[in-house]
Amino acid sequence: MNLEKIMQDLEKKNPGQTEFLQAVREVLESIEGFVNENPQYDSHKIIERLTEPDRIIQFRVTWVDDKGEIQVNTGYRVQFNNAIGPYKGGIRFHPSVNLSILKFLGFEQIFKNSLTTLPMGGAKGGSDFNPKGKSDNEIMRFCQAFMTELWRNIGPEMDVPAGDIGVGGREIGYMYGWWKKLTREHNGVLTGKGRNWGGSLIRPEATGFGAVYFANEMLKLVGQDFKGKIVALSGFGNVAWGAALKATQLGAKVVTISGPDGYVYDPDGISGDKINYMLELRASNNDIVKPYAEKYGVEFFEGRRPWEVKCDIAMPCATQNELNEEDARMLVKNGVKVVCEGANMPCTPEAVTVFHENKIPFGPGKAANAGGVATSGLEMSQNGMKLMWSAEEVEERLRQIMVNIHANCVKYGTEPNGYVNHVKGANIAGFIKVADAMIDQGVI
Ligand code: NDP
Ligand code: 2IT
Repeated sequence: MNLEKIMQDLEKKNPGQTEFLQAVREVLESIEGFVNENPQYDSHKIIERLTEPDRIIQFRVTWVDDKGEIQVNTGYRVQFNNAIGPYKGGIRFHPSVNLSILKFLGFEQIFKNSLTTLPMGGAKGGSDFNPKGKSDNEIMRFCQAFMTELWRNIGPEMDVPAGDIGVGGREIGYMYGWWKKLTREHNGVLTGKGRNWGGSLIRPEATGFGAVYFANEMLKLVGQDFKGKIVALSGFGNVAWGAALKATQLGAKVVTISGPDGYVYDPDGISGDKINYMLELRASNNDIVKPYAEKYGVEFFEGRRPWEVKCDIAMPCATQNELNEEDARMLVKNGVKVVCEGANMPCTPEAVTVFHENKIPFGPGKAANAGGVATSGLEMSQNGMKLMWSAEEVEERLRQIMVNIHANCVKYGTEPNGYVNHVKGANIAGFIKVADAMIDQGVI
């Protein structure tokens, strides 16, 4: 495989799609050696086929705001690869959404879903709609307008969307309601549903819980666990909330959360009611964490990121490229023991290099945050069987899946000197299953 030639062709074909090209390069660099040792992948042009989405659906979303004014947004669904199962992946509502971001997320999702061991292909969707400051009615009208276009392209055996940034239980409810209205079918086509109408217990917690379970496995590699550890988190949304909850349950102290406005430092630990307050903050649609500092009388660092705080475990849980080389150096200098991505691609390639050079165990999002989509897969199973598992059963399956993903990273990512390169391990393990399925299914 000629990596530079493939990247040059992709750059020509996808000009300016920096996030997508960044995600592809990271995967290709780490699987290059493996692909070269297994020539069937080259002869079947697997890399060329895997980096081109099966299809992209783009549509206009027109809706009326509370003032009676007509608003126009763009909606997308990137159906990237369904070699191992129906397309599966979240929907993101954020003003930054564009094709590059959704293609990077859809591409990552292929490998992530493969790692879960469940039969799910990779997809992602979303819109440049900005939920900030919108009323509940506006959110509902937007979700309905979005689903009016999307519904033809999804289905429980075809493509099963879920939440992501800006899309949580409320938005899934409005979209599912409109799907039902249009199709008259109640078949679980979205995951992350409410617990009384087909949702799985533990799905809201799953991404954060899974990331902590994964980090726990990483800590074992260096003879440690969560007990008594200091954890720095970024973000304050769904993933950060779940991570704060589980890290605290395991005996760690979470000292930071952050928003686009800055970060709060709570040296006593974000636990109990303070974790519940994160939900309130998120639901306020204001996208700021400063009120936490005011409510609990702790320090707020405006416009700064939490990576300057001394911690044992760093878990970026907000968004892509939020932890750069300088942040990574600061974390290493302050003695960080493991870094585990709750968000998708929050660490820049330069930051990842710093962790690898310093032999800090680094868990990439596609492995560490796979608990969210894995539990979505468990929701699909429950919907298919028309029954519901207990919270304990779902959580135990989730924990086992995370332990297995970690074991796969160790299997394929252990270097001759004993250091586990989780990026390499995750990419190779995720790739094999999808690539082999593509070969089995012929030229399509
Ligand atoms: P939420 O919308 O619940 O929360 C994301 C939070 O991060 C928002 O508060 C957002 O604010 C904030 N944020 C955005 N940019 C920054 C920044 N530069 N600094 C600090 N905070 C920022 O989304 P999720 O928690 O669901 O998603 C977080 C990450 O986890 C994303 O990368 C997502 O793709 C990933 N993920 C989510 C899964 C899920 O099940 N929900 C599963 C796997 C991964 P604002 O909106 O103002 O930018
Ligand atoms: O990035 C992700 O894995 C998600 N946003 C969850 C996708 C899902 O289908 O549950």
